[in-house]
Amino acid sequence: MSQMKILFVSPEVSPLVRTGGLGDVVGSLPHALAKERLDVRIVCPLHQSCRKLTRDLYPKPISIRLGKKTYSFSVSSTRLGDSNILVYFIGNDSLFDRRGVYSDEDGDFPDNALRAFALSKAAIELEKSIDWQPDIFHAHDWMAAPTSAFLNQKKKKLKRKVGSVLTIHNLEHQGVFSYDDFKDSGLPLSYWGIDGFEHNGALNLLKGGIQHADKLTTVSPTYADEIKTTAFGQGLEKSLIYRAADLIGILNGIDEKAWDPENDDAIPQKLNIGSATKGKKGCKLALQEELGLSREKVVPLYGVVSRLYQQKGLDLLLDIMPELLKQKNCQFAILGSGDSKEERAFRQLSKSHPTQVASFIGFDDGLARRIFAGSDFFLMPSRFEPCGLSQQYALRYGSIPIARRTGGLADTITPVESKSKSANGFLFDRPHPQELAKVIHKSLALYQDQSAFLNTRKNAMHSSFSWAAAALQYVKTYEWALEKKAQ
Ligand code: NHF
Repeated sequence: MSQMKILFVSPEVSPLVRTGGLGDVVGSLPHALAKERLDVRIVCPLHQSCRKLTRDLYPKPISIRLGKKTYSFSVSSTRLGDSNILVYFIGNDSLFDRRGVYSDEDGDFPDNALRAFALSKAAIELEKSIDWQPDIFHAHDWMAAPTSAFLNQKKKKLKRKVGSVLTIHNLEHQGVFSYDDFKDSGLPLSYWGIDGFEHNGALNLLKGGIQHADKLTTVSPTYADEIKTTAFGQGLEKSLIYRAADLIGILNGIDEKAWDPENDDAIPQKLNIGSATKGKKGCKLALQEELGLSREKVVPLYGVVSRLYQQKGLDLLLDIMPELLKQKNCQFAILGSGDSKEERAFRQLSKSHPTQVASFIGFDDGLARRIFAGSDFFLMPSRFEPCGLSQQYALRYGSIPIARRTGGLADTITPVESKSKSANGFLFDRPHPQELAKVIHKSLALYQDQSAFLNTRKNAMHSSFSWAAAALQYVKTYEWALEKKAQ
């Protein structure tokens, strides 16, 4: 087959527009796919923040009908970073010229269903404007999920074989709206219902995508298993069981150039496995100084870089921190924002224990990197974690992760308890404060045994999660999606 052409459909693509891990993946996986000789391009809405980034405007706008209205989209493009990968922006002021991607200070945009249909349908029509025809439409998350339905609707008119893939980055976000919103799609009524977009009487965009895509992927093998159960399926487990034969878990990689402790200007000392002990000491002392923690080389320092939501399980940590701080000489560097109750509680702990706890509410990329580099352990007690990127950054920067055995955390961390020669972290099972306390105590014991601790740290820094392995699996998935079309 000639070079396979893949169009990513996504509401975000880092570094152009990003609200979280989805943007990171869409911004880095194409580089690895390009190395596999795929022609990958990306289409994304022209959000307000992207307006100054577009370069080339295409002469032919896209015109699509949604419900009773016709919408016109400008098409412009830029390159992804310093690569040749093209990112197309579809512009429509009334739908996308907004301050946020999904919401602003007044909350979620009320027309998000319409905006999702617009992105998905415009992605299918894009080829008319750019003179390039994808073999595979690869949609990411709920906002792009309807792409496969629009493709199936158009199937008969297409004179070539085209496949579709949907990647679920986080099943918690499904895009749930009402039947009236479904009417905006202009899709026939046969696309509503149990084998379509309807779920519990409501419009569920992700479910529509799950029913319609040729192949489904999610971002780690363990999460692919978990989401077929009631405990993790967020109500969609039955649809996922129904599509189980087409569902594959592919572990996310990280951008190893952007997260390279040997060449990271944000950290005070470069880190590599050979000189890790000296480098980590320097980074730790500098972090203690920056955060106003007492400057001690031999006190274990725990880092947290996270959003503060229920999913992330930091309430479990808050429950046990006062006792832990009383019993043990240990330090915490926390960076995050989200739930105001958790924000307040962390602030309060830094006030009551200023030399032991430093909390920064907000986000600061440089500080995040210094926490990965300066901490001994990295806490990630997530209730569920589709893949998780932070534990991978922490491993690379020599901070030993302590996490719940779930999703990608279970797939990237080999627990010390397993006695494996490549053990690189700690895992606990039940999302219960006392289970977290137990595993933190185990890490404190490891810290006392410096040779075992340094060995585990070395293993952590050796762990490799590059995109190259994931890219090969995506290539296979695209081939399967096309084979399915041939049947
Ligand atoms: O890594 C990118 C990210 C995941 O676990 C993460 C999540 C959202 O929750 O795939 O998506």
